[in-house]
Amino acid sequence: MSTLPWYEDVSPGRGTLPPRAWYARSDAASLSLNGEWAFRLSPAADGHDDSFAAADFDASGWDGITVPGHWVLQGKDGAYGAPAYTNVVYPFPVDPPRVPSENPTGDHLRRFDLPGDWPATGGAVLRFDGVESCARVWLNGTELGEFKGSRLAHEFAVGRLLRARDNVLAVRVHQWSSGSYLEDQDQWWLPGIFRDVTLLHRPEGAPADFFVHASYDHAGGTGGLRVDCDVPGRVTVPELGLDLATGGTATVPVEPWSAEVPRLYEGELTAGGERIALRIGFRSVYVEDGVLKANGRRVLFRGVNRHEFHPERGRSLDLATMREDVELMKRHNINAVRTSHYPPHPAFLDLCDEYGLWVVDEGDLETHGFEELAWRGNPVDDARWTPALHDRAARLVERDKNHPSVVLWSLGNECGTGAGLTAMARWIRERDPSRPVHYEGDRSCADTDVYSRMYPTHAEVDEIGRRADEGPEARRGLPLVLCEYAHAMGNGPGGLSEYQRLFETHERCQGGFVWEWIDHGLVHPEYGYGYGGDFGEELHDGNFVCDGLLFPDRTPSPGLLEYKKVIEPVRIAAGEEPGTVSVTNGHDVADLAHLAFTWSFRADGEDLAEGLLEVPALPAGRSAAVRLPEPPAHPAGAETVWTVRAVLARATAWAPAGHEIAWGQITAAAPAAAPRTPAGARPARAADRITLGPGVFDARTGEPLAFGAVAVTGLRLDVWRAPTDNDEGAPWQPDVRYGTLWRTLGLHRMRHRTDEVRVGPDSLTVRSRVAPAGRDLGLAATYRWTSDGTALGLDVDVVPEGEWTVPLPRLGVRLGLPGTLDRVAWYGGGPGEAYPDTRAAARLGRWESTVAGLQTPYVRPQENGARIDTRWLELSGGTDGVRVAGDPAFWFTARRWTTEQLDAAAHGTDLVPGDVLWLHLDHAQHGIGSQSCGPGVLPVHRLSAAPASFSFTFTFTASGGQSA
Ligand code: IPT
Repeated sequence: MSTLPWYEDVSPGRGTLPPRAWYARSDAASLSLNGEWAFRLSPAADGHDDSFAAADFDASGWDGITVPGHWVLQGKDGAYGAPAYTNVVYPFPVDPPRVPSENPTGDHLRRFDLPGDWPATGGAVLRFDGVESCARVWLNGTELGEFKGSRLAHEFAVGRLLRARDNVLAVRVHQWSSGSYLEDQDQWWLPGIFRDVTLLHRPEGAPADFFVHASYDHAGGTGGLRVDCDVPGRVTVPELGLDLATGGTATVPVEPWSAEVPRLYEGELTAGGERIALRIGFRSVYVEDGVLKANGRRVLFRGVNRHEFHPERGRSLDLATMREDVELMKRHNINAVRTSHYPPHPAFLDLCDEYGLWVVDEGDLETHGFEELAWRGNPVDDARWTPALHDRAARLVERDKNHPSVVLWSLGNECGTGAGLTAMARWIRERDPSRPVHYEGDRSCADTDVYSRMYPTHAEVDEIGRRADEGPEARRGLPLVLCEYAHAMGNGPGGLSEYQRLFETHERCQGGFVWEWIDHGLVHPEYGYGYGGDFGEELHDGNFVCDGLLFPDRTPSPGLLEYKKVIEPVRIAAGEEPGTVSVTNGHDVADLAHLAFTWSFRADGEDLAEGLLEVPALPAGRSAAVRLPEPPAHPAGAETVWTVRAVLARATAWAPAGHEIAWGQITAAAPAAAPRTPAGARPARAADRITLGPGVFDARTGEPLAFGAVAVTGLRLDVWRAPTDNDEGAPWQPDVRYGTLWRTLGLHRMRHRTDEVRVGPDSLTVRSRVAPAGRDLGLAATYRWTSDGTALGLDVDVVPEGEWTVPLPRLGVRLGLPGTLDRVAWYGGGPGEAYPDTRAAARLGRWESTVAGLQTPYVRPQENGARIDTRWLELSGGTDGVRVAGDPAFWFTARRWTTEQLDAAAHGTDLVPGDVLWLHLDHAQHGIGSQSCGPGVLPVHRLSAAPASFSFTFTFTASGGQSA
């Protein structure tokens, strides 16, 4: 048998220490080896021999590189290769465990002195927190060993090799190794030493490891504490008056840890000459009666899947960025994270303990690319790989076992099924019986304690929730967790409210984790943010890597704002009795004492009064009806609305006092009358023009050319929108993919035939037929214009003709106005975009923006920016102003490019504002859904072609002032 080089054999490594708990604080000395290292890149694994590892090697001619970091993101003008994105497919021939000869290899060198106060006795370990995809390590010319497992910690004992001055650490990293077959996660391939490198002093006899067992008994309100350690020592928790020997058990009254109330107790472990700081959270998590419970109560995951990502630094995250992620999650009502699909930087888990997030900690394991090969050769079902799998399970559990935030161990993602997974689960259950095991890829649930699914339809979630699903016995009694649902790619995800309703209806449905937290758009010299294919990859999956609730720069997307509203832990709705509001505490454990409630009263969007609302500190799960004040005096016939908000009463670690947690709006009175249609003025025809009040029309086509001083162009019925990623749909979706279907039908190239331009005594009527070439279906559209001499009224009637079996993207009119109209004010839903199934976060009010500010910068441009329920809209700028009122309320979108330009754009940089402002006034929009990966638009949110009538009233100013 030929022997493979170490990086190709299936072993996890050689020479490393057994895995152990990671901790941030102890009194033992440590030295960060982060910083500038010398670096040399070779195109192949054997491009250079090992001589660089010799203690006297002269690397003065090498370049510098920053550790931690990925070399492909650090070379000038691509000098160090480029990032590459594939979702499922391996970017190299599948011939496990062999890898290509073209195997970019980075040699890293770092010289260091020990600090002057480094203890003279004891040992030391060298720790690598993450290296992709493998490393071979030498210190002072002596080889320490090698390891695989990119997102796992590895340590070497180095005490005997250290010297006071001029130590030389040499690390050889190959981009590809046998480990790459186990790391086929949906993300960029980014080689390098991307997490910290640290030298840790180990006092003589220091503990090899310790395990904090801190449980909570909700019946008695007591915590149980036992700290196991391989060397005898003592554990103190001053706040609890505890001082006990390692291995001993104490039971004391405590406050439990939860994501909502993350109570931590500071403690200390003293053993073998080392004092290690402990942060102890008492909590118990288990499945009971088919329900996943923490501290005796059902948990509801309002979660996200989090990849580690930074638009410039890839997966190399600093503490500030991790903290930003956690704070953003907390501020958006998120209470859970799945660390998809590998253990995160360990400091992230410290933050989860501290701020309060339930964590599904996932192993660094995915073999998804074997699915394309009908799972032939899948490593998780091949005994030769079992030691590597076992190593990954152990490195996950041992490193992270002392975090109260970690409540489920996840074996990995998308690996199919196999005995290797069973071996991992068995080992984990034995090592840590205190946490249930998660894995989605095996529907038999033989190795898991929860039934996990990704992207099921609402109907299926409902069925599982009713326990009406068929299936293997092993999973019948298990709680349902959606490890992934609602694909946040581009505009969307739609349908979140409907999922949440199911989670709140069925005890068995314990919420889930939206896919995913952040768009992985990498800063690109030309495109702003680049995605798959933008870095010259021969195989890639395009913008499927941009599917997060945050934009790459961590600006919340409309999807995150929607999610925040959908998962708000307090529900505020109209009470049964008029004049009351119903408040429901949807927290898992917290009462409402940490919140203050406010009310405001608005008439036609105008704030008339506001105040504080007394709401009892309801316990979790309880509702109360609260009486609202007497409505303040307001104009007769106005639309009046109460807005009740729940805000933080006091500042927390993650948000200031006053930060909004939840809100609800209650209509007090609907508007008394519909807006009046302008009437009375007579149209006049002169040569090739027709005038009607302030309107000037082309006599031949009936198209408006000017509204008073405001030039108008291209007003016509419009059904097209630049398909969203969810419209386009994923190739594996069995459902219809509308983007393709709409284009096949020709909805993006509708033709407009003028059938009649009729001047009546008090109106101008234009009949037209709107239809695509080559098809016998279309829409008859009638535009009827009226005026009172000042305002213009437009009534639009639409009647579908022919067999319409597909929904329309949108239905409305679009028109071009001067691009100088750049300020926008409206009364309607806002402040952000909304679509039929992404409208929970839109609240009724008066809003203002600029045209630029209305745009949502999806990394791949697509339909965006619609504002819902608009009663009226004003556009102003320069000397002109236009006001549009709608009956019924309408959607509007305004942009300085056409839908066709938006549709053609691949990156934000393709969108250049033109001279015309394209205003869309829509009667309806098709829903968004989640079909870029999951299910499509729910039937109620489909826009079926059907007869429709809608009206607008236009008024104008030519002075730049407010219109009447
Ligand atoms: C699922 C993956 O688990 C996840 O990593 C990501 O790729 C997501 O899809 C889509 O962005 S797998 C999918 C084929 C259902």
